[in-house]
Amino acid sequence: MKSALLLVLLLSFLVLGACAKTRKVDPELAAAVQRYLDGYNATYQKLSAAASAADWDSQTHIVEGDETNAKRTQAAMEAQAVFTGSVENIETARRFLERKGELSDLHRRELERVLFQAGDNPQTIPELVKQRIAAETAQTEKLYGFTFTLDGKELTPNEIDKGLREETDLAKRRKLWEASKEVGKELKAGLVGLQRLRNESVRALGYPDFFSYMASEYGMSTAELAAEIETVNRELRPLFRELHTWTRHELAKRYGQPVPDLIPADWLPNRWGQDWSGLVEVKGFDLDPALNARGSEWLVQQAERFYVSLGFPALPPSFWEKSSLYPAPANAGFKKNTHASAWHIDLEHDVRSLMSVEPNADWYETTHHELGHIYYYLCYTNPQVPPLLREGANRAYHEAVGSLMGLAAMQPRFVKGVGLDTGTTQPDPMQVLLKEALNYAVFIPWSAGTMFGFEKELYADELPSSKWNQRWWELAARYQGIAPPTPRGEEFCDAATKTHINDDPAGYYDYALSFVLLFQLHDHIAHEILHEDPRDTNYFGRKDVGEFLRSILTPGMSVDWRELLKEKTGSALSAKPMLRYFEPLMGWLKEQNRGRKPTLGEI
Ligand code: X8Z
Ligand code: ZN
Repeated sequence: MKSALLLVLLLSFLVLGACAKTRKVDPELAAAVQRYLDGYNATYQKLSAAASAADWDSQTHIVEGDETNAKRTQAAMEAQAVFTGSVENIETARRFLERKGELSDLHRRELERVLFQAGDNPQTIPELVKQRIAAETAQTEKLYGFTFTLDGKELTPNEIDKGLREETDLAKRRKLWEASKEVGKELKAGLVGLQRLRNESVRALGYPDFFSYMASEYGMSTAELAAEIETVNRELRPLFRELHTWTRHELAKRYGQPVPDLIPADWLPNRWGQDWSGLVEVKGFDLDPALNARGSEWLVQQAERFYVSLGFPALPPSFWEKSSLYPAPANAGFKKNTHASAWHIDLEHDVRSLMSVEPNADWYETTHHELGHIYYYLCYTNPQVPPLLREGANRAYHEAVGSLMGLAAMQPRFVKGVGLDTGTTQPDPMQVLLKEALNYAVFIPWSAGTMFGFEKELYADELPSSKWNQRWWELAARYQGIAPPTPRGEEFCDAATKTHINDDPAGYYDYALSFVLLFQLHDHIAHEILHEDPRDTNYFGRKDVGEFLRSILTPGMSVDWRELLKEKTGSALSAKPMLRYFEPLMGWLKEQNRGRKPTLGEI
């Protein structure tokens, strides 16, 4: 008797629980919403395809003094803004959302997306939105049209990067680093305008500032996001402190200098100190000569082969025809955006990548990163995902996929497996781990510290431009433990030398979160699917890994990102798998650093 009663109670609890989750969808309302969304999706797709195609031309073909592309791009972007930000769309979406409880999950997500799209284009202030679009186009042209020079000779960003990786003469390094910062001066005035225009655009729809608008895409307030980011920073701090101490001593020895408290930025193998992996050459694991022997085309084809080996389709022929994958020749008569990106032009199968691939390890990793975006696009381009939701589960997911594949493609067993000849010496696993930590762990204080702090203050606190450079280097000192080689006054704008500050604003923490996420995914794949040590895997050819990844990519933004993570890995967002990965290195670093004084404080 008692157990029958319990059973009834249990059953009614289950039924009630289920009812609370499945909404009572009103069919009449659903039909009206569907009609509206069908129209919206069709127009949205058409206008965003036109804007992306024009923007593609602008960024792959920059000719000084030629306004044709810029004008066309601006017009297409304005047309898109007039539609997505229209009062009619804002009011319709809001009206339907008032009955949120009676809508299907998919409809609710689409309507919320309509409002997010309107967020930085509200046509209640059309003139301001127009000005913002024009200012953004101009800033991008200045950034990528800029000619870097060294001793009066033109220098490409690829040459700067190679110089900072390989040059051993400190005087020459200083000149290279300073040359790389010149572009910031040119961009400062434009960024002053954009700081105001971006904030004012989103305020019309009630967002406090542009930073909080971007955070809202994760369903978080600025304060919630800052708390999440601080947790990541704090968790990584002990590892980063050991890496910082090790690097200070290593570089001082290398350059015959006293050990500095803060590392001079021009000693590091990257313009912003975001990746220090170039400091370590692992015997038996030098990828550069092996890649150089294969040539640039091989790098992109190899990345595709890796995805195909997991069961992803071959890239559509149009990808190869329309992408811009290699540097523009010096005599081309035009410049192109030199930063890597991936494009979903028509939200269907016109997918392209813009890169300047050269046969080295950095670009090898980047080709995998960009194809991750491309395969994400292809996976969520399906009838279950309407064009409005053809996005990552959140922005960090989009960045994580290709970076995960990049990590996998850089592990020694994988490298050997695909036939890259790195010699007969067996690489020392601790050195491999050190090199990886100098990439992945070092990236966190940069992305979740310096970049996060600066962009947050730039928009949320309206940091005055008279303090930008001072603040930039304060943050770099506190989070990254680095310092400029000589004082940098406010005539410089070192933050603006980072492309994202100009053309992908207030979202750089995507990459920090993507690294956290990628270690969670990698940990799951290694333990649950491959049954291999996460530090020594080979995904190549593993259809089961591909199936797992596709199940994450296919729904795009039609699902809740937190639920998806929980469902796929069993946990919430956590830096623990990343820390676990590098755990063996902590002991080694402590040993190396014995008797050395750490100079990096708490954050
Ligand atoms: O910007 C990128 C990608 C864009 S699709 C190449 N990344 C960040 C950077 O270069 O600063 C990848 C990792 C960090
Ligand atoms: Zn990316």
